Amino acid sequence: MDFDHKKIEEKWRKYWEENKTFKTDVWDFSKPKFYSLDMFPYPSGQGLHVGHPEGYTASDIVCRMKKMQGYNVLHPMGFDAFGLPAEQYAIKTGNHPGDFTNKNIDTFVSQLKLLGFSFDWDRQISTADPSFYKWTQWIFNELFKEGLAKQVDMPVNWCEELGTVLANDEIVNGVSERGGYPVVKKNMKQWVMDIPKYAEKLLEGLDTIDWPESTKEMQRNWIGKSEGAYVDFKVKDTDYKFTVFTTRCDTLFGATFSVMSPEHELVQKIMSEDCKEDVLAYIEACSKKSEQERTDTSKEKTGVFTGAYAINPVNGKEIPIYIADYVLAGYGTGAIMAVPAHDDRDYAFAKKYNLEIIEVLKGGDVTKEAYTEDGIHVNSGFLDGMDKKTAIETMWKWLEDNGCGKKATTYRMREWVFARQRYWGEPVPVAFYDDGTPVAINDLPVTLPVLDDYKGKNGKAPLDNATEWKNITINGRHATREVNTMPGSAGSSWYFLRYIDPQNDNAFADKKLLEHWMPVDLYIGGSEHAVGHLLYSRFWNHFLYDKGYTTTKEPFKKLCHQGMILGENGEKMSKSRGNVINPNDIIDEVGADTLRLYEMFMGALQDSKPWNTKAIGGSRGFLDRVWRLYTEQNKIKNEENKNLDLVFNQTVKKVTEDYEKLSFNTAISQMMIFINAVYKEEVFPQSMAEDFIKLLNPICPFITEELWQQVFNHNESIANAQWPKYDETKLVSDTYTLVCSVNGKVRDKLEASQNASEDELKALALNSEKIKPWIEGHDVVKVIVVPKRMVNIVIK
Ligand code: ANZ
Repeated sequence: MDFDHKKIEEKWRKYWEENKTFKTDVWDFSKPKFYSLDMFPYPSGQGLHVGHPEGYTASDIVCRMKKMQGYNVLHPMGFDAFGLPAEQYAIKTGNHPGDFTNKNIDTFVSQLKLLGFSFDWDRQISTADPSFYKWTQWIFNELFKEGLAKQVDMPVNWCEELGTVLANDEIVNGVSERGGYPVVKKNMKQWVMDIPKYAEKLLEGLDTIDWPESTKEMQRNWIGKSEGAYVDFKVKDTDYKFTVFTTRCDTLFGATFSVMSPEHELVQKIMSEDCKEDVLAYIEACSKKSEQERTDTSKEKTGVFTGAYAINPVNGKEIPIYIADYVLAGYGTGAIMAVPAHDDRDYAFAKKYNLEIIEVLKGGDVTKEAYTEDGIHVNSGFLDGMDKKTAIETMWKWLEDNGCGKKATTYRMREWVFARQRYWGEPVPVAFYDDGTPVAINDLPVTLPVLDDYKGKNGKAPLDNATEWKNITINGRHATREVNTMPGSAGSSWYFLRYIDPQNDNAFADKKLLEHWMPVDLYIGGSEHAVGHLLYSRFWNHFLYDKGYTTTKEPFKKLCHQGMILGENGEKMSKSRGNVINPNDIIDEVGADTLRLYEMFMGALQDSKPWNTKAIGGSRGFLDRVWRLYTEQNKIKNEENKNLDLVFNQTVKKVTEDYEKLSFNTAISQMMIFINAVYKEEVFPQSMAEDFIKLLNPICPFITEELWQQVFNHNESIANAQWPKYDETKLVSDTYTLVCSVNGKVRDKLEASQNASEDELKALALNSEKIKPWIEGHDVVKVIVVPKRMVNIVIK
């Protein structure tokens, strides 16, 4: 008889819920702690897809094992509930986006419960819940007080027709993706987080955490630390001065022109009357280009002369100042010294506009192309004869001694734009007095008002419609609330702290609890968050640490990215491709245990792998085989069976170690080997039978609970049982393979006891049925015994 997964799963779901089997007492500090975190889902209208259970099953396995190993486990789940789809739904239907969101959350919860995850549901959070976003706003205010959340004038992508600011990925070929309207760069006041202030801390922290190297490298590149120098240039015949950032101050003698970004504030001041028209036309044209287009290295360089000259500080030479779009406003100082002989972009520009090229490093042929490698300096005054490293260090000193520059470090990372003209997000808890001065609102939460219309009018944010809500009095003065809301990544930047103490109304979490539970021991989630969420949340946590609110700098000790589950055709699963698998269908047909087992058996957790509906039968087949072994075979007895000692102890060791390493497919293979071995035996010792059920439990919690109760009559959930131990002494086999040869030719292989004496081994070989014919009628001259390996019989 196969097992009835529907009956069993429903029974145990109810049991766990009623008995609160997985409720965590966070104040119990008597046991070691284990905090496991899953990237929480956005509750979309589509419900769970088969990708969700992959990572969630992986962390569930580790949590269930850790609980049985005596850890106090924190394993929470919640919802990243603000977002655009709910807002669009609200605009379309006129209903509140919260209704849509809450309905979806209910669906997600019931689906997650079907899968049997050991979440402590009493800790469920939603980032859109005022009791949660009260604290998101509180953290914002802390950042605001420190000047890390601030308003700056920033060039944004402005679409006049849509009346809104667009993100880079909402623009295609210079026009809005929606509608195809023109988009221009425009300076606007924006709320930003000054994450570059934390660049160095975020870089240093990477060396202290157990994360995939590729993810750390992506964060390092994103932060983009660059060491070089600032060099000051005077503008000829004026009092103006500007600074460039260069990684190659050693090439200063080869700087034959300078380039400013079109947005550089000095451009309009220094351009000559003759050049004015061209310069302004060029600036106008650039404002229509995206950054991607501007930095595309394959494209021909463009630029115009400003009519002004700069003085090269090292030799007093006059060099022309150009503007060109390949110099970006937001990087370094927005101006460069151009060294065409040794920089590819400058070389292309110099060739096009016929500018002087002076070789200052030996090694290449600068009549043909830029030479960008190291070499001996020439045409460089006091640097002549030096290599790059020495020349850079010498120049740093020269710049400082002469008051025209200094050693400097810049970061590629930009400020994090922290406001959206949307409704369905956390209101930014700030208001403006009538003179425009911002003031933090300390009466939190600032809740979202219900609106008649969730669409913004005339290019304004939707909250701008809430006239009554907007106008408030602070300190006896009239003020107007900020109508922009926070971006999607606000709540997810700190949700892991709230799980620790989700109902606390006096603090985002109790400090003693934070001290005990942080950092997260294991974080599992998709690699698409490598530089977004995973950088922002590190930043907030570092900030809260600096303010003394948390006690660990790094929030996530160990990180793992699960691979993607692809459709059966090997393509990404999507509605439009029609290859989406609904986990509910699978659970209905073969059960949640089988789905969990199958997903863990598909391949390495980190790899992408295609779904294969046929292969699920194999996983179900294994569970049927286990079920029959325990319920029909009558092998389980209160007796010993030495034949199983080795494979049993190997299995306990391997499964335990593999779960710890998140190598679930190999753990499953070992369990299959074990079950095959048991089928060949008459006796399955009861203690082994119980222990195997415990090993399987983290992956297949339902069937194992049922067998635990039905076959072994336990009253208590298997989740509270003790994790099996293996016997080190039984990990070696008590027999080995003895190779037997006659005159050096292998004639037989025999099982020999580890304790056999030399005489016993000799006798074993000489009596072998396969050896006998070879020695019959010959004189045995000598028998050589190499214990634990071989016996060689020498005959004449
Ligand atoms: C002179 C020079 C000579 C440079 C040479 C390079 C090679 P990384 O390493 O990425 O930090 N640069 C500086 N600011 C820029 C801006 N706003 N837009 C475009 N390019 C800019 O790059 C630093 C180098 O990129 C700087 O060093 C500067 O060119 C350029 F043989 O200065 B270099």
